[in-house]
Amino acid sequence: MKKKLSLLLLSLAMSFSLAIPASASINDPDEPMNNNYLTAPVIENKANPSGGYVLGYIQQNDVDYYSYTSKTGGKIEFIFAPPDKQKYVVLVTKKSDNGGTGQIPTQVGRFIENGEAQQFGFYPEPNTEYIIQIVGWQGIFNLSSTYYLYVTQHR
Ligand SMILES: [Ca+2]
Repeated sequence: MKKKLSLLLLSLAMSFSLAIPASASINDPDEPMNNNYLTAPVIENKANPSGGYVLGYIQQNDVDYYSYTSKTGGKIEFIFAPPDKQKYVVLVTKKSDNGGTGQIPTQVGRFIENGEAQQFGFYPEPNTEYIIQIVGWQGIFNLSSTYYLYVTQHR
């Protein structure tokens, strides 16, 4: 059931992604606020099996931060679908650990490559703000396709 839902969401995201023309890259609605973890746009915390999601571009020299606050200690799950077959990094840290900008403990981190979407998660502290960081590996970028990030929490 969960797998089916994920695939459905993913195919939905892909069709969104394909519908956005290349020129839309200058209209990324979360830029430039998502360049700093202190102004990171909030992804709404909806109870599993609902979830919140964002679509965004990794531009040149870009980093994207999003904020997500746990409501309980229930597992937080992510689905990240990259825009292409290049290598991307997704890191999740507590906001109180400087949003992942220093040498701090990472709650969960993933390399995403070969164009394959990944599902992963971790058990958070209740009522705690986390920062999700997305970067291109070694300076890669894509101005024509968006990544897709979906987040949900089990209550
Ligand atoms: Ca950014």
